[in-house]
Amino acid sequence: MAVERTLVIVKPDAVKKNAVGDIVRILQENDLKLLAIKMVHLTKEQAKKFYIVHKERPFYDELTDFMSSGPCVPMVLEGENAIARVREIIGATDPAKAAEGTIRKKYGTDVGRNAVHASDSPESAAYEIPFFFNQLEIHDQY
Ligand code: YYY
Ligand code: MG
Repeated sequence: MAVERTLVIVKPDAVKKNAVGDIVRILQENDLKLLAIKMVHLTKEQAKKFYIVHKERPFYDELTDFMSSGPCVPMVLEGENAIARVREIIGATDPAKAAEGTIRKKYGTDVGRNAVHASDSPESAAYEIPFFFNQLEIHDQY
């Protein structure tokens, strides 16, 4: 196991549900250290760039419309095995299939509006973290 950093985004649906605080609390209570957080309203072009890996998928246009439909809250979390652990804490992509106690079970509506994003690998974290945060915005000394 290694200490890893991962990017989580509270998506526009969960921001509208006032779920930001609860989602941060759940992650912090699971021994994930919050290193950076902000609120940002992505343009359609920025959303397309963030989700570029999905550009050939049938849901790409709908996904990027949704992600640019309102403000979202990206954050960086650090901890042992953080990437896989956060994926477990958020639950399956489709909230209907997400396990009891997961964030998507609690706040997700459907496979599109599923409340949160989380990096799925060290490679995706390495793309996604600097997409939102520069070095000065990431705080590990506390
Ligand atoms: O990593 P994760 O968010 O769990 O799923 P991905 O397969 O990477 O898809 C990214 C994003 O796309 C997903 O969170 C919702 C949306 N999406 C969709 O709208 N319809 C699908 N059938 C699959 C994914
Ligand atoms: Mg993914």
